[in-house]
Amino acid sequence: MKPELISFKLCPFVQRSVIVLLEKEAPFDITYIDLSNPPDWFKAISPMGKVPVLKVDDTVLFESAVIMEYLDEVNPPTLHPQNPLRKAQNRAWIEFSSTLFFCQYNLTMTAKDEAEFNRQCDEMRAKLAQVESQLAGPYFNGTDLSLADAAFAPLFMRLSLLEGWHAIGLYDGLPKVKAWAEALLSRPAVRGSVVPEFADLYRSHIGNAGCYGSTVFGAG
Ligand SMILES: N[C@@H](CCC(=O)N[C@@H](CS)C(=O)NCC(=O)O)C(=O)O
Repeated sequence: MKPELISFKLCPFVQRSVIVLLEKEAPFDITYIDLSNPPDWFKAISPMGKVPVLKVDDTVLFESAVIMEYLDEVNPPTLHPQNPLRKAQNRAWIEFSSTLFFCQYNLTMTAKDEAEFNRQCDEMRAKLAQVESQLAGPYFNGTDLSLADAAFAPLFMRLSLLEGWHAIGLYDGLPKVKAWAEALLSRPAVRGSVVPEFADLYRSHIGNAGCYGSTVFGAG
């Protein structure tokens, strides 16, 4: 049986695994739920009530980095670097990438006023500057795409859309991060990791949040 990912259409965490599976041309199913009204079967299988979860026959996995690693391992060759120390470093930066998703969420969905919004932008830039110092380029470890790239790519998809709707200079002074984002977003597996209507859905999601980001990025 094919593995089945369960998520919702705007979840950045599930996208990590979708990118890995598409890069490897491995078969999978994906089921989208309404996270604001999750079905009972989902509540029964998701230990944290969060997406993504992965169903493999009767087994359920949760936590996106774990799911991504599992899918990488069962679809060799691995996208992780071979060197154990470098691999461990990559895992640490994958963990770090998750903090950037929460920062992006706060920036777009919770900041109540301009001051809070600017604080979130500054935090995002500061975190991206830390990443800049780690980047080999064109991808995280150099020429080969890795799980670290798959982990960060969903962030850049969102930041680049935000910058297109209303430039806030998130990549200012970060040439390596900017080039990395562009390299990732040009990959078919990254572009194909979301539903076709993703940009419109994301924009209206932000527009409906009733926060400062809604006025900055919301449509119309
Ligand atoms: N650490 C988790 C985070 C997953 C997460 O926060 N998912 C969000 C959607 S993008 C969610 O399900 N939120 C629902 C909730 O917190 O109740 C992972 O990496 O899988």
